[in-house]
Amino acid sequence: MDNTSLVEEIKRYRSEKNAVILVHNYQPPEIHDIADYIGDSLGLSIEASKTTADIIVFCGVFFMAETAKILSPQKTVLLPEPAAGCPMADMINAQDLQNLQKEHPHARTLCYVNTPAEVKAYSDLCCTSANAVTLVEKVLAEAGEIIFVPDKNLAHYVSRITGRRFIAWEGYCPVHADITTDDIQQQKKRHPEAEVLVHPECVPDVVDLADYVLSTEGMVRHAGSADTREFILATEKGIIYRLQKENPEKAFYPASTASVCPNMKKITLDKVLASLEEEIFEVTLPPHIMSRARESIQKMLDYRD
Ligand code: CIZ
Ligand code: SF4
Repeated sequence: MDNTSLVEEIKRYRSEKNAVILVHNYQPPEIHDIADYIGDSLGLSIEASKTTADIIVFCGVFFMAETAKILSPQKTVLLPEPAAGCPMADMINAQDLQNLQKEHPHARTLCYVNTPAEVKAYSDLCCTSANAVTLVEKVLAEAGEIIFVPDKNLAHYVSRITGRRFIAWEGYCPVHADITTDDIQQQKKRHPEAEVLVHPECVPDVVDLADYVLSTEGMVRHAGSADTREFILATEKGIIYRLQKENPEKAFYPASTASVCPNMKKITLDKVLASLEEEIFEVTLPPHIMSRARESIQKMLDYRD
């Protein structure tokens, strides 16, 4: 089937089955184009909790589909490619976290949304890159020690802004961690007027070269409202398709053309169609993990600015 026919079929099943298609910013262009909602983990989680659809087709990676399921337990949540994982999320499990908590029995635990549900279940609070600083300042202001899992680079950035020290797990995103200061400097030479927008999953030396450190939704908002016309983006380059579509008069350059998350690109139109048609691959979780994980996610949602 060609793409046009695939898209028609997807739309037909979507309305027949009362489904909604949620798409992460890092997805491929043809998946952006079939989205009911595009966003980051936080925005998509909120959509998942509000939707009246019976089925959520989640075009992203596993932990994001799990988060949608946790917030909409009565709905069918489908991940079109079950092998679309996140290597950073897989760098920690519940046992690792419990061992760390035993070493620091008085610490509160803050987990990045890029974690398995079982890790969220053993955490006090969940965060995304869009709200980590606010949550540390507002919700964890009184906490003595704070365990921050799993991203050491995000932990480093939040620590620098808030002045708090963390007991940080040594996880990282292989895609963001590969972006180098050389990549930024070379792009800066080619585009001297461009602003440098850096995701906090990048290494500290790259963060140091940023004009703005932003989550993906932060980048979308900033690029839309800034007077600047050129931007260098230090993040997964899938976001550039959305930025270019929403701001056709501006120019967006990836800091590195190698910044591609292979897991995000595992979702294809064929797989979305098969997933909707056959109602595969459904995300399920043990009820006790769901309810405990929901508490740490709900505490995050309660503190939206
Ligand atoms: O929160 C997300 O969706 C991720 C993984 C990145 C971002 O900054 O949006
Ligand atoms: Fe995970 Fe990095 Fe891919 Fe995001 S870009 S899903 S953090 S591996």
